[in-house]
Amino acid sequence: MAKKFYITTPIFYVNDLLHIGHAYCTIACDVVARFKRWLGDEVLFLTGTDEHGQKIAQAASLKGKTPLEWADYIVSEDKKLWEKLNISHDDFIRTTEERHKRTVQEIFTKLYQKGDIYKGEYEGWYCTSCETFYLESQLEGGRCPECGKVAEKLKEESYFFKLSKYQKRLLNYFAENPEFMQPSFRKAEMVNFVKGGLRDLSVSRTAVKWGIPVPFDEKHTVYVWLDALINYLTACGYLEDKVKFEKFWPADVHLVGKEIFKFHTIIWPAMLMALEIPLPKKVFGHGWWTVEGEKMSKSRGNVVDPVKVSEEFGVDAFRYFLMREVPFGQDGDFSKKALIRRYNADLANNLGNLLSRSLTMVEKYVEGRVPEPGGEEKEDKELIQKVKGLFERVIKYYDKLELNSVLGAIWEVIDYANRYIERTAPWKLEKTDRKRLETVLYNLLETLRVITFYILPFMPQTAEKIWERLGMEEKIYNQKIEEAQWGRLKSGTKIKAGKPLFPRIKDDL
Ligand code: ME8
Repeated sequence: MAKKFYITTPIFYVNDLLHIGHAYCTIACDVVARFKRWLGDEVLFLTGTDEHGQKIAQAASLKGKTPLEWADYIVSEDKKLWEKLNISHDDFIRTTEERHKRTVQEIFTKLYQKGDIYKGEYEGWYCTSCETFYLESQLEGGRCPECGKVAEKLKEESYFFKLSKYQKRLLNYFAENPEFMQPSFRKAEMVNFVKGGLRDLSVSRTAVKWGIPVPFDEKHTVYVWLDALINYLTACGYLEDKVKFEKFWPADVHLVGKEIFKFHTIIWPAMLMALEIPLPKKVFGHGWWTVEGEKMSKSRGNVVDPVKVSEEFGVDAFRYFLMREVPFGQDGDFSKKALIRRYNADLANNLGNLLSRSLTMVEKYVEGRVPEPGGEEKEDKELIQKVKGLFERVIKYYDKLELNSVLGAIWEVIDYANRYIERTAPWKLEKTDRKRLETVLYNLLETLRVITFYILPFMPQTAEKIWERLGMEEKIYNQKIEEAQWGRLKSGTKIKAGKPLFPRIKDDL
C-alpha cells in the first residue's frame, strides 16, 4: 500500500512580497515532496498565506487598499513566484477562505466548551509587527526583542488558552519522541523554555478588527497565531473531509524557520493535545539567510528578490545554490559571488562537463547511439557500485532532511564519473580497443541516466533536459522508481548532444 506523506511550509504573511528566505523554505519542501512522490508515496504538500491581523491591516491601509484587496494582490504574486520556481504544492491555503474560518471557529468553540479556553483580562506589551505579546522584562529598551519596533502597552479583555496545563505532557512528549524536534540542537532551548513554566496564552483581541470573529463573542477576533497554526488542519480536511483527514493527519513534517520553531513545537502541540488529536511527527527548524553578512530588511534595502535571481542565473541554479550552500538547519549567507562560485564549480564544471563530454564522445565515436556494454573491468565495477549505492545513501539523508548531503552524495558520483573519463581515456580507446570504448561510453551514459532521477527533485527542468539529451522518449516524471536501476538504458538509443546546459559565468564580481 502506498504510504502517505504530508509536508507543510509556514503560511506566509501577506504584508509584503516574498523574498529568498520564503523561497528557501518552500523549495526545500518541494524537493522533499518530489522525492517522496518518486518513491510512490501519496503526497500532500501544503503552502499558503497568513492574512489576518494588525500587521496586514496596516500594510493594506498604507497602500490605500482594504486588507482583502491587498491580500489578493500579494497572493497572486506569491502564486506566480511558486510557478516560476517550479513549486509543486498540492494545495494553497489562504486564512481568509471560508473552509479555514469555519475550522478556526469550530476549534475555538470546542476548546472553550472543554474549558481549555477561558475569558480573562490581558495586560502586556504588544508588538504589532510580530503579532506577539511580551513581558516588560523581555523588552529591550521598550522595543520588541525580535524586530526592534516600539512595543505598545495593551490592556484588554481576552480569551486565554490554558497552555500551562500542558507543560508536563509536553515535556513527556519531547522525552518520548526524540525525533519530534529537528535538527536536534534546537531541542534543548525548547525543553528549557517549557521547564521554566508556561503562562496561559492570550488568544483573542478586541483591538484587532481584521481577524476571524470569536463565534460566541463577536467583539473579539481570534489571535492570528492560533488562526494561522490551524491552517494545517483545515487543509487536510479536519472539518470537511474525514477520509482525507484520516489519511493525511498527522503531518509528517512541518518545515519552518527557526524563529517560529517555538510556536510549532510548544503552542501547536499543546493545542493538538487539547483537541485530542495526534501531534505532527516532526517539526524541522531551518536556518536563516543573511545577505552579504547582513540581516535582510526593507530598511537596509538588501531584500533579495527570488524572481530577479532566478531570471539572472536560472531557476535551477538558484534552487541548487540554496539547497547546496549550507547544511540544512544552519544559517547561510547569500551573495552573488558565492552563487557564481557554486554555479561554475558544480554545475558548469562538474555536471555540465560530464554531460557534454559524454555526449560529444558518443556523437564522435559511436555515431550518436548508445553502444552495447561489454565485460566489466575494475574501474567500471567501482563506478557502477557508486551509482548503485546512491539510493541507500540519499534515503538516509532525506530522512534527516540533510538536503545538502543528498546533493553532496550525488555530486560525489558525478565527480567520480568525471575521473572515470580521465582514467579510461576513451580518446585513446577509440584507436586501440573499440569494444572497451563502447563499454566505457555506455557506463557514462547510464551513470548520467540514473543520476538524473536524483537530480530531478532539486532541478526539475535540468533533469528534463538531460533526459531528452539522453534520447529518452517518455517523460522523466512518468518513470517508476525501478527505472533508476542500473542497466535499463537501451543500446541503440539515439542521443542528442547540444549546447552546454550551464555555460560558465565570468567570475568578475
Ligand atoms: O512567520 N532566511 O510568516 P512570514 C530563511 N505567518 N528563511 C526565512 C527568512 C530568512 N531570512 N525570512 C523568512 C510567519 N524566512 C507566519 C507563519 S505558520 C502557521 C505562520 C522564512 O511571512 C522562514 O521559513 O514571516 C520563516 O519561518 C518564514 O519565512 C516566515 O514567514
